Amino acid sequence: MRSPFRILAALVFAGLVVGGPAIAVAANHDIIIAHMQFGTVPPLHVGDVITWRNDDIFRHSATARDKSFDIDLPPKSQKSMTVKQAGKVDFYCRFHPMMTGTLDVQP
Ligand SMILES: [Cu+2]
Repeated sequence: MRSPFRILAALVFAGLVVGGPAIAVAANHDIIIAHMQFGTVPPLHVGDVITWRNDDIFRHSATARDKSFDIDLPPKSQKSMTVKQAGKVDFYCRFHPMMTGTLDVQP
């Protein structure tokens, strides 16, 4: 039976769900390599997915100094990885060591 009260209750409930506290959801981020540089590193949380995208015509890598990841990136390719640990990780390109960056991962 659809009483006006039930419909009102459903609308209030829907409002609470939509306006409720933000729930952390894993996000997807692109880090774009172009012109021999790593692009902007976004704010990161554990569980997020990073897609490293190499727009250059040169082979690059995204290699962690602590060896926690080592992504090989042929020209015009992309690869994704899930961020597993909180903390700061410096990374560089094995082929062009002057290319560097830092992931800053929140829990
Ligand atoms: Cu490189």
